[in-house]
Amino acid sequence: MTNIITDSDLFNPVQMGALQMSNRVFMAPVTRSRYAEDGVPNAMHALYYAQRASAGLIVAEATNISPQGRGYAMTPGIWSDEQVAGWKQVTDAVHAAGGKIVSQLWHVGRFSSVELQPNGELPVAPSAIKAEGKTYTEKGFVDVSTPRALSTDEIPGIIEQYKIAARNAKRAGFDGVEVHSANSYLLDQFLRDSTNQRSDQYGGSIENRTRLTLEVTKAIVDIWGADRVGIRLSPASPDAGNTPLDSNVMATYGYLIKALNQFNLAYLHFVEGATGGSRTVPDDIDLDVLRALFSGPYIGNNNYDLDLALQRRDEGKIDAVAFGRLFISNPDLVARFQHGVELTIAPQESYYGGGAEGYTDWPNGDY
Ligand code: 8OZ
Repeated sequence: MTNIITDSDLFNPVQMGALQMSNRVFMAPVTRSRYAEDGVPNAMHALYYAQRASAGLIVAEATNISPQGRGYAMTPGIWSDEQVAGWKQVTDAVHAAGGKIVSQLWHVGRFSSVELQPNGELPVAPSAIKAEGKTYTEKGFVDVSTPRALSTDEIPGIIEQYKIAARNAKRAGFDGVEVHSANSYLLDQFLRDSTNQRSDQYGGSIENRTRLTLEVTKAIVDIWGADRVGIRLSPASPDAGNTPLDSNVMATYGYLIKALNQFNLAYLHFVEGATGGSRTVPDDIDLDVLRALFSGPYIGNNNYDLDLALQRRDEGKIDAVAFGRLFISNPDLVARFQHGVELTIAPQESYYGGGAEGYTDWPNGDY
């Protein structure tokens, strides 16, 4: 055993709401696209997550709440009994290994294709504005489809999809859930005036554009209790579909974060910068200022290394840090950090698709 290189409290227990974690180094949600068309987790996925159970908290990869919410082939779901049973294998394995795991509830909104939608229907979105880019389907990469705008009458049905998924996450034995309101997917599409041009009570003013995220959060809180619900936001990330940022990020996300304080959520989780990319944000955006508006615990994410995590923890800017890519190839990331062991960098080819190779075959060391 090598010496422990730091006395930072990053490696000490932390509580967020009702969630008690053994350390502050978390695993971020990472899409790995290794599921069959039914989106059912199996023993391979259970092993993958159990191997990473020394993370203080695992936020499981974004998980489709409904067939309509699906925008990528080979991603998991949480609407069917088979999927719930599959996730139960995963949560049991993580718990047996001493870890904690929450489910990230995901609806892609416009970032989908008719190829992926039930009965070849159009994807749904706040407004009928097409994203840029291609998504991966069972037939390969295709352009995303121009979505259709949801009618006001359909919004309760969207909230119902989140409720079904939230109840299923409970049946599946998760420790909590994270609302995916980031990365330009459905909820974020409602937040941004670039993708939301509605004239009903879900569009126009900031109060209206933040309404769906708040209503979904409230519905999930009613099922889980706020102390097991977190939320992820990415105020400064173009991400899916190269979506323009909101025209007033500080005002829109500031209003949302202050409104979220009414719930006493377990945590707020930010993608700091462009998802998976630069941490630099436009001059008129200050993510630390937004973070400071939140009254509860905060998880920082995006392109961190250990030094940045230690520094931002020392400065009191984060309560925990979530690593994504580093957890792909370092299932024992916490121990590697703590003992100064060199990290393995995963080749990009291993990120998405395939089976056990590049997925469950990274060594868990004994230091
Ligand atoms: C990478 C590839 C596909 C989806 C996200 C769920 O960014 C994702 C995602 C990431 O939130």
